[in-house]
Amino acid sequence: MSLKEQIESLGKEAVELIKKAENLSSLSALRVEYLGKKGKLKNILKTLGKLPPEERKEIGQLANRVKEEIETVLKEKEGELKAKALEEELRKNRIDITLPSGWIEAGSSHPVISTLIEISETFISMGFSVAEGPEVEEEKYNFDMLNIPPDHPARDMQDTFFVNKDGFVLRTHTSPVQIRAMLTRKPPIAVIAPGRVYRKDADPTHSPMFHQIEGLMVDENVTFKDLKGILKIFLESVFGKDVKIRFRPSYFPFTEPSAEVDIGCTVCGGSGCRVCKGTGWLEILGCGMVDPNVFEAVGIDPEKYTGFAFGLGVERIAMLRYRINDIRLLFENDMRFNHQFKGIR
Ligand code: 2NM
Repeated sequence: MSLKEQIESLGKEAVELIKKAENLSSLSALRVEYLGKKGKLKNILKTLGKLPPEERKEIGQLANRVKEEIETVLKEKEGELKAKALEEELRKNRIDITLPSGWIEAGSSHPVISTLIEISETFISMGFSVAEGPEVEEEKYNFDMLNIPPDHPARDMQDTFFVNKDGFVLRTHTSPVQIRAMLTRKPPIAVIAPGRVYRKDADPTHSPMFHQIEGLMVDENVTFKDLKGILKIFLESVFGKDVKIRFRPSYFPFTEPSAEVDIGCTVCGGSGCRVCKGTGWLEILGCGMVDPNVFEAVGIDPEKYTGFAFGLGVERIAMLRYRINDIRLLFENDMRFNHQFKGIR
């Protein structure tokens, strides 16, 4: 066979085998076998040098054509096999997207938290901003600067959780947050302080940890009328437009005068029942005008400024709102209880 014939038959042979290749690895073996550095085409062309120059040129061009043809067929086949391989892969890993998924149970907002958020929002809508502070608090912020002297019953071991660091307690109310606000801001001040507080108490209506929201407004000419107006808007928004409200004189070390606010019993409507202990009224919050001693302690001039403050227990309001008769239900995390609040904001 002449060199020319050898090259042509090599080309035919290669194209035939490539067309029959069944997978990508045998295709790549064929590429090496025919076109590789030590492949069949290179092998035949070794004798090229012995030919006279005119023939060398002609054979060289033929070899190039055959090489290009083999490459074209290889490329075609490669595309075909790759598409086939992908097809197979897709068939093997087929996912039935119509299968129903597993059941993921929806969570629910805790009734204390939804109540805390709703109350906070009524004050935010009136221009109050939210302030926060530490739960392990300095005694001077939790007591001294609030006009609660060291011998005051509120500081009693029976109420307060002490921590093993001198001068620190678990805050018994969020008032220290208001103290910190007055120390760091200048009037006009309008803040609420929602958060956890701790007292050594445990029975159907008291938990050792509970939530409070306290509010504070300080400016020139803030009066008891402002306090009444703000609290009226708040109570009507939470308990409804027809809620009955009464203020009773009371005492707190940090306010003077002080008052407690009752609403008409939401259970019996005022005729007397177990929840209101026959009085027709429910105690909802405490409030008053900030005592001048508190202003002195935080460096606000009591001759120039006045202010009101109030505080309420969130659990108590949540219990009235959802008719829960034992505070411990709120903290047991029994899902049969918690999930009853699903869908309630
Ligand atoms: C209450 C009742 C009355 C109160 C006072 C202050 C502060 F820091 F301004 F003095 N914060 N919160 C306050 C007043 C709290 O809770 C029943």
